[in-house]
Amino acid sequence: MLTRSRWHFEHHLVPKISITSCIFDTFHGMSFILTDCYFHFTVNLLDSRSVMGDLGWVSYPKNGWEEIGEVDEDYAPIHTYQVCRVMEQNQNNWLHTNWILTEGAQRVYIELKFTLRDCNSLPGGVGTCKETFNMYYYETDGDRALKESQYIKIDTIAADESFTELDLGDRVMKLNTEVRDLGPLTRKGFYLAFQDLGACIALVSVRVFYKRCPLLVKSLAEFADTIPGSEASQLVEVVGRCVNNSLPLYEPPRMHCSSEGEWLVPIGKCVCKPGFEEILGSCQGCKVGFYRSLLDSLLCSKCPPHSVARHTGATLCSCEEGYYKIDSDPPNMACTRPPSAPRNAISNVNETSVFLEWSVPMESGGRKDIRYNVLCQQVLPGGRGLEECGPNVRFLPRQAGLSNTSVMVADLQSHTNYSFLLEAVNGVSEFAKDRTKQYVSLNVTTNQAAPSPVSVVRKGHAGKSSITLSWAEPDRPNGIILEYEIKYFEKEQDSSYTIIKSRETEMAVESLKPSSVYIFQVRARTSAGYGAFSRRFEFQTSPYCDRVRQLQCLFFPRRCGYSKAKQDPDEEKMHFHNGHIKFPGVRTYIDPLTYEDPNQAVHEFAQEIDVSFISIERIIGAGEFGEVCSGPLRLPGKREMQVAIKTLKAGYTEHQRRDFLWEASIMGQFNHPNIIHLEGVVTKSKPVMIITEYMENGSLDTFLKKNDGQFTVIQLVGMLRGIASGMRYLADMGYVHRDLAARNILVNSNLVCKVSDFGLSRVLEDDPEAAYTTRGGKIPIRWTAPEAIAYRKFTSASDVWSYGIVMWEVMSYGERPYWEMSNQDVIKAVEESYRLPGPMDCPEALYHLMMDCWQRERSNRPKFDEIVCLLDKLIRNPCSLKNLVNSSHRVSNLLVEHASVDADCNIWSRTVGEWLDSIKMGRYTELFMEGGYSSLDTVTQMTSEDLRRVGVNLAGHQKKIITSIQEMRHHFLVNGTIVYF
Ligand code: ACK
Repeated sequence: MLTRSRWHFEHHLVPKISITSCIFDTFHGMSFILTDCYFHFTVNLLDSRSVMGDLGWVSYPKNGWEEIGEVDEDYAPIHTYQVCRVMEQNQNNWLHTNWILTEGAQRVYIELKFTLRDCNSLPGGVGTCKETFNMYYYETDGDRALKESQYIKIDTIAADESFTELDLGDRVMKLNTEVRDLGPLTRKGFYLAFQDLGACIALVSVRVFYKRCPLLVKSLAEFADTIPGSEASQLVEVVGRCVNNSLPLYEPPRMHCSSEGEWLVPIGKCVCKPGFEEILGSCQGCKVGFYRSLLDSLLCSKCPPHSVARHTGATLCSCEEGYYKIDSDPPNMACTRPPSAPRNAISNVNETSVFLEWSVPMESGGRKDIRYNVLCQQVLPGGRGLEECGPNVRFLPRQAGLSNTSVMVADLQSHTNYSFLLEAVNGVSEFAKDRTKQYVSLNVTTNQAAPSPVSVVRKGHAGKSSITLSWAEPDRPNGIILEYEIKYFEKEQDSSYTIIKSRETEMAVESLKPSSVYIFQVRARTSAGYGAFSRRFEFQTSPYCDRVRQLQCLFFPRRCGYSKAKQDPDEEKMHFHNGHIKFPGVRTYIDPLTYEDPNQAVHEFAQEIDVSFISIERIIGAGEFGEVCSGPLRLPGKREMQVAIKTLKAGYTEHQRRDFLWEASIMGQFNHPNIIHLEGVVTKSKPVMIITEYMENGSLDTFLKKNDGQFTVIQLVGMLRGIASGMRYLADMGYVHRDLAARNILVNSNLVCKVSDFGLSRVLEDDPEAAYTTRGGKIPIRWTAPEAIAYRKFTSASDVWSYGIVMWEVMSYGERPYWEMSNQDVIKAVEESYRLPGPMDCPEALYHLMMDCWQRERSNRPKFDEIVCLLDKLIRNPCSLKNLVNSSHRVSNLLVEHASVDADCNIWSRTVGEWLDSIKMGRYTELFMEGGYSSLDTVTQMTSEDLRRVGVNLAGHQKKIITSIQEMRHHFLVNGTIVYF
């Protein structure tokens, strides 16, 4: 028998909150707003102990579960249901709750408190006694009567501890508490039911509750009261709202509501908006004289010098009168003003050039971006005032935006007065009201008279592409005439002109268009400078090709080869466009020696790179000054690229540092696909480094030795073409390499060859091949032209000699020129007209070209542009490579391999140039050649990225070319030959 008893129950809250350590901010209706704490928040849907009147639960059969009215010590009713029919067989007693609304919760918890009698403690013979009961539920959207069969079982409930008669005697009831969770729930409400199958139970209380994450304000962000998800492990992401004059920092703040009703994993936060700062959890406006502009600086700052904030809540400070800021100045930078004028300006006249030098202004205005502009004015005779200098005057390095405190002004008129205004400017100069304060003026008179103009220019022979000109010396040479400059352009195209030079009073002007009218002007130069140009003379080229050239006859019956140097090899050729020199000879190379401070030269031509953008991954070799390494360069906003890193080893002298960086000052002036590209230098940290593009296949001599016999003749000629193109560029720039050799050519993964190793005397000092000559200089004898060995006459023509040696090295796969002969024997043999024999399997046309490069008379050697032209022709017409030197009628295996595409050698129509012409993209032929894509089989490997690298930038053209490549590839796969359509 069960005894009714009085039990003590804990006090309850609705809603019930269990908290660890939190601060209550506000009481908000039924919800608490809490700051910075995590807690549990539960809401009761049913608590049998809090129901004052009848619970109204239904039991079936009637003699099963019965309600026992009890009160606790406060006389509050306790609804206890009990059943104890252990003596009878086949018990099935059901107790149904009322309809319980879920209030939107998807997972609920059921907490049962009950006592259960231990069957062993009952008098013997009670075979049917049970010690468990079952709990069921049924979900519905409405309150309606149900059959037991519709219920779904939640669990069988057993007691942790059951009680015996003895326990009862002590009046200690063993109250069990069991909690089960139920979900996902999808309906508005549900019923619970308890099934007894013959146990002795007293169900003291039933509490149904769910958990929720309550409204929370954390770090200025408010997160709404949230019901957790239906799964136990589910997190519901909630985006917070920034409150109290705050804004999201980088991204909106987020929190995650767990199934336990806890806020977890905060992401992002709110911070006070500009003009405000957080003080004790709320945002307050900046005080007068303070500002806050950025979200990531949390506190208001004092206005920087020369600026003020007159109101509270300032997001920026405004500049005082006479001080300024530019948009790119950071907010914490002081307001600045224009600089004062340059000081101590001096001039140094050298014939018709003036070197101007000055000191930095007394007052920089508080900025570091100080630059100088030079205004050149000619003083007109007879007090007729000033006139701005014309476009012929040159400024080195430039006229405006000078970062150094000197400039060279060249090509002025002789015996003429000039006035120069030197202006110092900085980023805020444009705001200044009175700019005269920034000027200083200098008066200068040039000396020596230039020659008078050439009066008459005559036409000699006019060919299809050339015209021979002659003229008389000027009437008043005013000194020894050093050279003449011939300026010419196609009539009505005077925005773009070419200048060539001659020492004679006669000149054949080449590479003209047939049947075209050209304008020519000539001027003379003496040590006093240039005279004025002659008046314009108009001459026309003939419509027919009437010049048959030596190599053209040999290999190209109808097309051009190279002319045997009608121009003196020392003549430079420059092309001008709209007043600027353009490619070839885009600019002339400036000798870093012209800079007094070598550091200045480095920074004029090379970009300083922050060392943090470079990772050194591998050592790839040893240079004269330290290791050569490789690794990725990650410049902000640019794609990562692999680079070679030349380092200057520790303990260097200032002299070594200058010599090391010398190379960068030279390389930085070049921009050509066949010249190694300088990415920049690291000079502000140690070790000092030179960063260049990375060439996967290293130096050409080693690469060829490693791959002996592996390339087709066309591939070898493609490499030679690249080197010649790079050398043509250097020659056009007026740069003489002096150490051109396969060891100084680098090769990338596309077999593109690039000229490297720059420097002047230094290069030769470093080169292990260089030997001392009788005149004391160090020279790589085997690669050097006789006149350079004998009397140091280094010119582009001596580079052509070296190029011939490189051709020999390439065609013999890295063989050592003159093998093991001593340097002395080499000099002697060359002197006696001995020349290297043709390498094995070398096409006659190439050996012929080598021999021409080794002409004793340097003016008879071909020029680099002619070499490029000839190699292009050979690549376009591989038949011309069929005849080999040392097996005159034998067809080269290599050639057979290549020519197998078309056995009768009629592959002219299948060359890169012809293919590009056929898709109307012929304009890119030159770029393809320069990029190393000289045969169709290399072209078929190309990707869009390769096209971009080669210089095809227009999307439409890329698409057209790629489509054609894909067609070729497809045809190759199907038919095994490369054909284009
Ligand atoms: O023949 P290599 O592998 O190629 O060994 C030498 C070594 O460093 C010393 O000069 C290699 N090297 C120099 N510059 C580069 C570069 N830009 N890319 C790849 N290798 C380079 C050269």
